Amino acid sequence: MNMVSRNTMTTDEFRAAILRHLKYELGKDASHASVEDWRMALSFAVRDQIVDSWFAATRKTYEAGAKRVYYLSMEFLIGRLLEDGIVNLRLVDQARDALAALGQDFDTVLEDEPDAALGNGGLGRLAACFLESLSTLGCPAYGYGIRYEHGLFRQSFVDGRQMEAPETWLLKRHAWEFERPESRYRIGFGGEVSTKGGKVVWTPADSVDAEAYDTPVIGWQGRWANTLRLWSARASDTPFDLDSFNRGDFAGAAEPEALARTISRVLYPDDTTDQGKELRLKQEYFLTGAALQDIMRRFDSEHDDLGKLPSKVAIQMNDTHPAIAGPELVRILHDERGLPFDEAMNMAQACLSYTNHTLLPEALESWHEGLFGKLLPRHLQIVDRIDDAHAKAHPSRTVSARSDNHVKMGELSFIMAHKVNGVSALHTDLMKTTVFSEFHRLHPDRIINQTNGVTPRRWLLSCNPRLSGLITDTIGETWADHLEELKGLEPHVSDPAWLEKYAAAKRANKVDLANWMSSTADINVDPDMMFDVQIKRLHEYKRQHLNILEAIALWQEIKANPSADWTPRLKIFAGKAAPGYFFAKDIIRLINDVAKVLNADVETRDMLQVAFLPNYNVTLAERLIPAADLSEQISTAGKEASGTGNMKFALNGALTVGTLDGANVEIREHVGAENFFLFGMTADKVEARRAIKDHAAQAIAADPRLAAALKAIHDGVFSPDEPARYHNITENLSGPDYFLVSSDFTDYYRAQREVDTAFKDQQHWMTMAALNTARSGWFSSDRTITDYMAQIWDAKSLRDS
Ligand code: 26Q
Repeated sequence: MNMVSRNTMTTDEFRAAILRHLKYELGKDASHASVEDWRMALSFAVRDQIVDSWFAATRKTYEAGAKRVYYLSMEFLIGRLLEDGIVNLRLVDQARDALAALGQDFDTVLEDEPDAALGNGGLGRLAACFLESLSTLGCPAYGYGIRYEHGLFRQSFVDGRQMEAPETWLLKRHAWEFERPESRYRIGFGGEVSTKGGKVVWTPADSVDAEAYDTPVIGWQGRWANTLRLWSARASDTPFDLDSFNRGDFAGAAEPEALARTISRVLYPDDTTDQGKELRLKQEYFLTGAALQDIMRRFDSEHDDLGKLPSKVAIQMNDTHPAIAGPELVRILHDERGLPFDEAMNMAQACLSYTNHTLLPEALESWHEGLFGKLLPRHLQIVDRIDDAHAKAHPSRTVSARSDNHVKMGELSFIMAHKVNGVSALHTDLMKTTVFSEFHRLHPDRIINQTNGVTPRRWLLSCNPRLSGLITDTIGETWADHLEELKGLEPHVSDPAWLEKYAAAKRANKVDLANWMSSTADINVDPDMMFDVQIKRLHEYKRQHLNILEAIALWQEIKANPSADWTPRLKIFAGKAAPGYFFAKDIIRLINDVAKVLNADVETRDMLQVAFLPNYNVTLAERLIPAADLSEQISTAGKEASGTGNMKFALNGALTVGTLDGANVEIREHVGAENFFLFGMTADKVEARRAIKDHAAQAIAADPRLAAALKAIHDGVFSPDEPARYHNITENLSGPDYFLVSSDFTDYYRAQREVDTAFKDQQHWMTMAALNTARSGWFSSDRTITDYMAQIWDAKSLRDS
């Protein structure tokens, strides 16, 4: 570890703190402590330091009467927190040495922590990176989410097929949350709307309570800490419905508990086939209703002029999942606080903003009015009034938050937000020209771009200590929260001695990964092979099947010409498919079947191997990204809103093979076109291509390699016991091929052979890799959050006050 430790705590003090917690919190003697005991004791010692910053930040915020940012998200994919806390407090050396003095191995202790997998993928991880940057920047903020008992399912493979098992992070102890029984709110569902004395009153039929659990989120150097507040469902006060009970309706009497038990039970996997589920809408209102009551309570405790609300409260909706915040805030301001409807609507809009993360039509949320009105009768009336008000203000409009007997959450969010943002430049442009084109015409200043970013503390400093050490040795240590300073590496890239150190860090990371794979997954590879990595959710638009088709075609080429000068390559995949997304699950199985055949082929396996690592999560990403040579970002242009893995790879010196999609476009602009392997159709060409009725057949006819690869799959080369197993895939790719896998194959194959050639010249490859690191500073989430603060939230940093 080359990072200079600036925390004033000494190793001895730290060791004493660990022992104190071991004894008094855990009731254990050092000689009888398990790894989990040590992890908990270490966590408590770290937590003490975090809590001090946390209190100081809360005090400063109250004293300043500052505006707070509220980030509402159904997902926070935070992963492990112990190392993050240690790194941000700059206690790495003390923690390692203190544990060593106690006869414990630091890395083993860190490994014991479960991942908090309270998210599906990009959207949830973005929320976690944003929280860390908000704390680093000292912006007063709360994250509001749900404390799911079960996060995203655990994935394993049986005969190559994905199996799902419940995830149980809460069964293992962890030190990070504080239960807040005093912060508890009632959330109503269903019932009647009536008018009493000119006032509209909603009388819910059922209710559940939301109880808060707070996790402190520490920023870089511990200068500030915000709160992640997660809501857990509890049965409303009267644990038993006495009326029903007295009537002899025992089952009915227990219903409140049944609702409470289910509502925060499990995170929904991102699954478009599963949309419109009642429980999901209940979860969305549960989060939003609890958050807004909490926000209003805090506001009331500090201010008595409701007119100040927009200058004290900024509420960000992470996609449409918390979109009910619009009507809910209007309901509070109008029904409960007595503001005229228009004023309530304007005030709510001044507080609210909305981030869009997808243009895929099948992923846009909408709820049937029957279901919506049954659960939230008053909100349905308010949505109608909001929509009417918007129609009156814009008589020419044809868009609406209400159509086909549905409530359209994207449209509702747009109307209720003062700013709507996309997550990359291309995505934001496409929002303006496609799904939100008419809204954009009506409100030309509302849509803005905020290109995503990632926190460099987790995604470089902590996950890649070798590279971080070299960077600090080269340009000093201030880059961790001024990531643009990585530019200072550029002059060193042409110094062979420096470049050798850069290459040595990458090589050592690859050795670590190779050792880990051989001990945990029985995959044995030579660390000098190119590590080619595609890790993300399985989806047809992300085109993992394009990647595996290329592997098959390459394998066939190698077999035809085994003595040619091939570039040895290991293709690594990881990612989960939604349980109901059968095509994606078939792709997983195909990749596993292909891996089996290729890895067993003694003729080719020194040149090409394939590995699909199970149960992709944040921790696995932290292991893979520092060891990657090549980053696969190969979505159909126009479909990937941004991507954030792409940024993590570039920062850690993997070169990208990618399409002009999402933030790839901006990555390529930053790192330089000569340091990026571009291929494929651009977004503006995609529709014309799709309009050609036999586009896939044409592509296959024009490329014998593609034809041969598809034929091998079709003939059962990878599924000899069941030759027809993948006909669904081959038929799709030869026929409709909506995501243009076949049409992009030839250019992808070409780009990959360029990658092969480039990799042979290691000196030049490492130059390109180092330039990727040096030029990726702009992709820090600190930059993203600074822009949100200025352009959306009008929020100020209090860190240096
Ligand atoms: C919706 C309704 C019911 C159940 C689940 C969902 C659901 C859950 C999660 C819908 C979507 C998601 C997640 C979307 C997501 O992760 N989008 C990604 O967001 C990233 C951050 O902006 C982008 O970088 C990715 O491009 C985008 O795919």
